[in-house]
Amino acid sequence: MNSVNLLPLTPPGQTPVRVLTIAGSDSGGGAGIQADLRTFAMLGVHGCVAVVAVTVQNSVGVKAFHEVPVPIIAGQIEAVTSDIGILAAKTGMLASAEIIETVAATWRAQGLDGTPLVVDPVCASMHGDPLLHHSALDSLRNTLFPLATLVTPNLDEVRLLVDVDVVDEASQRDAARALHALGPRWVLVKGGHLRGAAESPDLLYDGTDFHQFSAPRIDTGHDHGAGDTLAAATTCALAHGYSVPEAVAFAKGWVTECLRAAYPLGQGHGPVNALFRLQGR
Ligand code: PXL
Repeated sequence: MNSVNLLPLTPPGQTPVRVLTIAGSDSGGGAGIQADLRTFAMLGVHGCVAVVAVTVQNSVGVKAFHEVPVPIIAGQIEAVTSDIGILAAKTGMLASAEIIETVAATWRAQGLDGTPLVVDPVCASMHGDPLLHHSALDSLRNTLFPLATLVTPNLDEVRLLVDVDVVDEASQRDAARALHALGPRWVLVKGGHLRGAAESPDLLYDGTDFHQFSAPRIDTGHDHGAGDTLAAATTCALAHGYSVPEAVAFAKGWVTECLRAAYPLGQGHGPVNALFRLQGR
C-alpha cells in the first residue's frame, strides 16, 4: 500500500458524508462526473450529482455536447440539497452562461452560502476541445466565483480568466492576486502545465498568505481527469471539515497516486486511476 492518507470512514449502516458534483458526463468515462464519482466512492463519501451536459467523447477528443435544460439542472440541485443534504460541492464543466447563472441562483436560493463550494473553471478538454462557451467567462467571473470557497484553474484557464501568462513563481502570484480579486475565498493556481518544471507547483492564496504545494511531476500521457480528481478529493476533505490548505494538501497527494497508476485507454489519452487501491497499490 502507498502512503496516501485516507479520510475517516463512516461505520457500515450509518449515513456517510455527502457531497454534490455539478458537472458534465464524459462518455469515455475518464473525466467529468465519472471521475468525480470514482474519487468520492474511493474516499468513502456518498456522491450526489447534478448533470449539466452530456459530452460525446472518447480518448481522442470531445465530438459534441448536449446541455441539460436549466430547470432540470436547478431541480437536481434542489432535490439533493433539500432532502439528502450535502456538506460540500464542486462544479466542473458548466457549458454556458445560462447554466452558470442557474447554478449560482439555485445555490443562493437553497441557502447554501455557508457550504464549501469548489469551482473548477473547466473551459476545454485536454485535447483543446471547448467545454464552455467563451461568452460564459463573464458569468463565471462575476456570478459564480464570488460564491466559491476555492477556485482551481489550470494555466490555460488562468490566461482566459485574467489574461495572465504564468511562466514562473512571480507571475503565478500575480495570477492568484487577480483571481482572488474576483471574489472567491481561496484560489489555487495549478502549475501542472508549467513547461520544464520537474515538480508540479500549485499555489494557494487567500488574499493574505501564499501556500506552495509541490509534488513530483508524473510523466504520463494518461492524465485525463486529473483536474477533476484534484477538485473532487478537495471537496471530500472539505466535507470532512478540513481547512482549505489541509484539503488541498490531501487532494494533491491523492491525485499524485492516481497519476502514478494512470492507464492507457483507446487511441488517445488514458485517465488517471482513482481505483489504484483496489490493485493493492
Ligand atoms: O477534465 C475536465 C473535464 C470536465 N468535464 C468533462 C470533461 C472534461 C475533459 O474532457 O469532458 C465532462
